[in-house]
Formats: sequence, C-alpha cells, structure tokens
Amino acid sequence: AVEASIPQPLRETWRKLAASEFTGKESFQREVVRHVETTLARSIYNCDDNAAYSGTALAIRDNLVIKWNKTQQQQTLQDQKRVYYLSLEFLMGRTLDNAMLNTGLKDTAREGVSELGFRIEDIIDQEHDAALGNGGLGRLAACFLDSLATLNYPAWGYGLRYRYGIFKQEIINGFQAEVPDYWLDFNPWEFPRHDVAIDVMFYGVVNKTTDDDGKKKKVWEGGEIVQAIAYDVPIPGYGTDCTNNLRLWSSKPSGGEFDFGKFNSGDYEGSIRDQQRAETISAVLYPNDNIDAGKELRLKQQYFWVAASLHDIVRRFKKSHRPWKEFPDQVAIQLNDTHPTLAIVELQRIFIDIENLEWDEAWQIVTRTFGYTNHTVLPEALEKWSVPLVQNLLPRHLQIIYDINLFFLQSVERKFPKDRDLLRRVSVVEEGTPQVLRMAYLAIIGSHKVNGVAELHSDLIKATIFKDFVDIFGQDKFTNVTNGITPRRWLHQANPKLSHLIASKVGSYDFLRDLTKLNVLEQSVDDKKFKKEWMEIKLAAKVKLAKYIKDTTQIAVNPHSLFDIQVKRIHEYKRQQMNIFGVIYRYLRLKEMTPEERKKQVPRTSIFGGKAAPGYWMAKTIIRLITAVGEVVNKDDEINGLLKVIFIEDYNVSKAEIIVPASDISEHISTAGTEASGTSNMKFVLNGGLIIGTCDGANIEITREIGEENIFLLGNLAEHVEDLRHQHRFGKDVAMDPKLREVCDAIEAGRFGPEVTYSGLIASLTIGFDYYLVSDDFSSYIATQDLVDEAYRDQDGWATKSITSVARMGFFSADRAINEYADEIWSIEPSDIKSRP
Ligand code: IMP
Ligand code: B1N
Repeated sequence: AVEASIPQPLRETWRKLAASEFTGKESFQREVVRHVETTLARSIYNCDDNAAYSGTALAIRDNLVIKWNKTQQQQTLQDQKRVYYLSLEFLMGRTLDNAMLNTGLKDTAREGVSELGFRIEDIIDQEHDAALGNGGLGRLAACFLDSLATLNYPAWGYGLRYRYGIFKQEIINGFQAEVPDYWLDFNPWEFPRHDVAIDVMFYGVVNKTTDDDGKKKKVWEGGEIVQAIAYDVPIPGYGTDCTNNLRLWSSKPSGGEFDFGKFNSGDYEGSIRDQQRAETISAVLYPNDNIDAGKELRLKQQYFWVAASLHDIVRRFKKSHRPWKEFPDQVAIQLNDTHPTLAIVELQRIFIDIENLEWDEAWQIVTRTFGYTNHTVLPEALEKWSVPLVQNLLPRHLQIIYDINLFFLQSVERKFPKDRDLLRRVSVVEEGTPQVLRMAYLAIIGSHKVNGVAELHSDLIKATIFKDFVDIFGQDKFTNVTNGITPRRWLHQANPKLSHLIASKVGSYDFLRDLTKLNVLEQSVDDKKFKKEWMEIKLAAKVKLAKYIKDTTQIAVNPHSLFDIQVKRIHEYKRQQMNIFGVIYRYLRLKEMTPEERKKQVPRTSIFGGKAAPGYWMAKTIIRLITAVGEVVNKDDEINGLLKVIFIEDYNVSKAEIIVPASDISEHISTAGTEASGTSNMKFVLNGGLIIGTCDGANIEITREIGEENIFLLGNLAEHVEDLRHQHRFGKDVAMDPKLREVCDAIEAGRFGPEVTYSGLIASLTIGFDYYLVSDDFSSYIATQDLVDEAYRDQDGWATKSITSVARMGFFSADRAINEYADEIWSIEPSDIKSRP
C-alpha cells in the first residue's frame, strides 16, 4: 500500500541506482580498501589488524545490508504472519566470521585479505563479543535467530541495547573480580534508527473520564517519559538470502537533552540528572543467571523494552488496515521466560484504553498472540514483583493485572466451585507483606501455549510448579520443545576441520541445513583411516586450546592428557563444587601411589570456566577453591603431568568456540531435576566429545539418541531428589560419604589455603541441608570418573563412541526446535526468499 504511493518514474530511478553486492575477490578487496581509506580515513601506512577488521567488516556488511533490505521489503509486501521473539538477552558473540560463513564469502575474504597482507584469523580475532546475555537462555535466543533466518521464517528479535553487557571476569589472587564490558566503541553490526523513537511512560496517575460516546474510561497520565531509540542488527541465514532483523532499544531522555534552565542557574548536577536517569535504563545487563533480584531498575528495563516493542508491532500491524481480530493471524509473540510478561498486560491496555476494544474481545486476541517458554524450576529464579513497586511505576498496568486475575479466578471458581485453596494457590497475587505478583502465572494465563525446554523439564513443570494450571487449562496448553543449537556456529565455524571431514563423508555441507544427515557417519565407524583423521582433528583442537592456556596462564598442559571440561555459569545447582571435590580426591589418591602405580594412571587436565553473579558469594567461593587447587596441584612435581587444574578467565562465546571442540569429556552434573535443558552438552557432543552427566535436562534425550553405551551417567534420579532432601533435613544423622569426608578434611586442614575461606562451602554439605545432594552423588561420581579413565585407555573404542555419538546428534539442531515452534506454537510458514544451492 505504501509502495503504491511512490510514483512509478521515481521508483524506476531508484531501481536503476540500486546498490548491488560485490562478487568475487577483486571487488571484495576494492570495497575493503575503499572503506579503510574513506570510511576510516586511514591508509596502507596505518592499517593495523584492527583497521583491517573494520574494513573487512564494513565490506561484508554492505552485502549483508542489501540482502537485509530486500528481505524486509519482500516480507512486508508478502504480508505474512511474523514471529517476534522477545528476549532480555541475546548472547550473540562475534558476528564477522559467522556472517562470512552464512553468506558464503569466507574463502573470498581469506584470499582477499591475504593479498592485502593480513590473516583472516587475526582479523576475526579483533572483534569484541556482543555479550548481551548471561548464559544458556541468551545463547539459545541467538541460536534461534540463526535458525529462523536459515529456515526463511519471517521473524524479528526484540531486546535491549545494553551499553554494558555481561561484565568481564578477572581472576585476582584467585578470586573473581568484575570489570565493566564497554563494547560499543566500534560496532559495525548495528544501525541506529533515530526515526524510530518511541515514548515510554512511567509512574503517573490513573484518572477516570468519559469519552465522546459517554463510555467510562481510564486514562494513565502525568508520568515521566523516556524515549526508546531503535538499533537494528541484521541476522543472516546460512545459504539463503533471508536476513532477519534484531531490534534493540536504547533509552534516552525525551525532548531536550537536559534542562538548560537548571544548567544556567548553576544547578549543573540537576541539569543532567534527568538525562542520566533516562539513559540508566538500558545501561547495564543484570548479571544474574537463574536468580531474580527484584530490583526496580530491572522492572523499568522490562517495561521500557516491552512497551517500545509492542508499540512497534502494533504500528506495523496497523499499516495493513486489517480488523483487530486478525492480529493473531499476523503476529505471534514468544516470551523468552517471564521477563517480558508485561507485554501481555501492555497489549491488553493498548486494546482497551487506546483502541477502544471491549475487554473480552481484546483478551481473546491477546491470549491467541502470546506463547510463553519456561526455562527454570528453581524457586529463586521465578520472578515475583512486589505490588507496591508495580503500583508506583505502572499504576494502570496493576489495575489491568488485577482484572485479568479476577476474571481468571472467577472462571476457576466456576470450574472448581468452592475450592478456596485452589484459588489461593493459582492467584497471580501472592498474599504476604508485601503482596507480590507471580509473573509465571500471569504468563500462563495470558498465553495460548506454554512450553518447557527439554522433556524431563516439561514433564516436571506440569507435575510441580504449574500442576494446578494443567488441571484448569488442560494438558494441551502445555507442551515441550527440546532446545537445540545452531550447527553453523557450533560445528562449522568453531570446528572447520571436523566440518570438512564430515562433509567428505556426507558428500556435501548439506548436513549444516539438515543435521540428521550426520547419520551417514555411522557407516564409517570401522573405517581406520577416517577414525585416525577424526582423532587427529580432536588432538589438533586440544593443541590449540593448550596453546591458548599457555598464552593466557603460562601453564603448560599436555594435549595427550584427557581433557575434562566444565564451562558454564558457576552455580551450586550445576555442582562445579562436586567436580573440584572429585579433583581433590584424585589428587589425594595420586599422592598415595608409588611411582610405579602412578605410571599406570591416565593423565588428566581438569578445565573450568564460568562467571559467578557478582553477589553470589557461594559461587565465588567455589571459584576460589578451583584456583587454589590449581595453585597446589600444578606445581606439585610428584604428580606432575598426571593432573593439571586450569581456570579459564572470562568464559564467553568466542572462548567457547575454542574450548568446545577440545574436550574429551565434558561435565553436565547438575542435581537431577534442576537444569532445565542445558545446551553446551549438545555442543560438546556435536564436536566429538563424550560427556559425564546426571539424568537431567537434555542429557536424558542425548542418551536416548546416542545410546547409553556412549555416555557416562551418574547419580540419583529426579524422582528421588525430594525424598533425599527430606532425609537430609529430618533424617537421623547419617555419616557423610567417606570419600567426600576425606576431601572435606583436606580442605579443612588448610591444604588449599586458609580453612575459613571455605567454611561456608563445607557447612553447606554438613550442618546445612546439602540441598544440591553432593554427598548423595559423590561416590557415584567418582566411580563413573574411573570408568571414564578405563574407557579412555582404549583409544579405538573411544573413537567409535565419539563418531557414533556425532552421527546421532541430528535431533539437537536448533532448526528442528524452530520448526516445532513454528508448527505447534506460532503457526507460521517460511517466506519464499530464495535459498542458494
Ligand atoms: P516497518 O514494518 O515499518 O518497521 O518496516 C520494516 C521494513 O519493511 C522496513 O525496513 C522496510 O525495509 C520494509 N518496508 C516497510 N514498508 C514497506 C513498503 O511499503 N514496501 C516495501 N517494504 C517496506
Ligand atoms: O536456560 C537455558 C537452559 O538450557 C538452562 O538449563 C537454563 O538454566 C537456562 C533468569 C535465567 N533458565 N533460566 C535462566 C537467566 C537469566 C535470568 O535473569 C533466569 N536461564 C535458564 C535455555 O533454555
């Protein structure tokens, strides 16, 4: 419709002048040099790796932008249903390498920059990670964007443009220190859209009025206004021209930059205070993973982002001049956890307060639009907002929440008359001082589908935290979509040699678009030459990681030792403490051995990495224990070579790309029932590493796919966790597992520094309730680690397990997950943007 308003001759002129993509090495080089010389105003004499990165990124970006514009125009004209993925976190990592691979330009770029005097690897290495996320939840959002574009789905991500992403971790005297991550110095991948500026209101009051038709209305007014500015990021699909959009909002004061009146009268601080308050909203990512801190600024972030996104989505829908009832046929909105739950309330507010729809009609549309993904059952992570806080910040929204809750409870009362306890249990409002809003309940009530992220997790939420809601809404509202990962970044980009070897067996790189094609590898498990090449690639990845460790820590590790890796956020439920206790146990055994016995041991390198939330004291203690054990073990000549303990500082996406291909074994040992899915487990197995893990999250489905003989499972089952916890709390004093006792004794004897450093950690196992059941699983853990050593001695058998596992990993592609969301939750179809052969 808009297009028709532009006169035909004008359109012809633009079409003739349209920008075109470069093709081939020479035109690529011309673009790089042009950008270095004009955009950057530099020359051959001062073009360092960083300038070469900028020039390369800008050249690749030009091609990307052309595809992006075409995609957006085509999707607008096709007027299909779109999905909007609302996530407070997008953990993208680096973009250049991925953009080159997805657009098929990497070889051109490699040769091109080489003739200009640069190595493509050095250029790629200049890029700062986009670290707008904490861990699995944010990285899942990034993998999903890659799959949505690759599968040609019309999809937009909506998030916040934090000035500071997740902090940079430094290890100082063995302890974690946090340093701000200032990443926006030069970011060629974002496009400010100063024309897309949306006013968002906070605070204010709700007044009653009567409109022209005599209808009673509520108006929210008199609040403080902050402006949301859009920054757009192109998301290229692999092997397709489809390039989707990620829109991130940045906050700034609405109207004038600052108060000149105050400034001129000498109140300098006051004059910039408003500006700073506005800019604070998008200033920093909350660094908590699986913890809800309940801070007002976080609530402000959530509403700011949700209000701007919905305004944008509604504006786009209105351009099509369709009736409101068709909104859910054009728009699907997925809530990545409860963080965007206010979107439900905001859309209802837009409909009834601004667009004058009746409550019931509006609510029908709202509930048909939203889907909610739950990512955790941990009680400390379930969002609850204090009523007084919401009352003050969003008074109209609180009224609407009360109404939503009232109508919901009335419907429950009709279905289950007189069950007052049920009403209390399922109410969005939890009684107490203060009252709090249970955001997960609101998300369920306002969505048409609720999904968990792995089978066990989806079953658990139905049986525990959301049980009443299954009784009320029925089974069909609840479903499972097991998480997945993008094989483009996590195999092809991170491990090009393995990807190449696999392609030689599959006959093409088609497995990157249909990961089930990996299954042909099973035919090669007895192929001697193939196996040898397979294991050489694993060794090369270990050598590369060993070099990285040497360069960054000065510690030499033996690439022929068994690389045992646990990298993820540090959290008690993930049980890095069990891992390091196991390392200590191993150390104590090695110390007792004779030199002859030692010679028979499998040398091991235990590698840890991950950030602790800055306020999570126990997690920080666990880091300290790991570094302290490393300090003792790594310089102990007696066992030298048989055990090394490494803590990799500042674990992030780009480091994961080096680490993931290099594992022999990786650890996924959460207390059963606590890790909703896990996704690094999938990444490690896809790269030919085996895993040691508990029956938790996606480990269970990985086992089902690859076979029990190819995974090292340990520990108690989820169904026994409650009983075990009960025993810890109320049972008779049971003696601690003797192996764990020995480890605790060594720590308490000060062998890893002052005992007091660890007293809280030890207490959590003994006088505490051992909530995470370390003592219950420890002996199984040690026994299973012995099986790992045993299996590793048989390198041929190990290679068989490795290849067989990779061959059976097809299910864990994020493409499969996205297709399930598209079919079962969003009802969207791919657009017909052309894929390349
Ligand atoms: P929005 O829906 O207005 O946010 O526009 C999204 C994208 O769709 C824009 O960046 C344009 O590339 C494209 N677009 C918007 N309006 C039109 C149109 O009338 N014809 C073709 N493409 C459009
Ligand atoms: O989401 C991942 C899962 O694979 C992990 O098992 C799960 O732990 C993770 C509040 C969270 N759940 N909840 C969070 C993150 C930030 C925050 O402020 C909660 N992260 C997960 C993907 O499904």
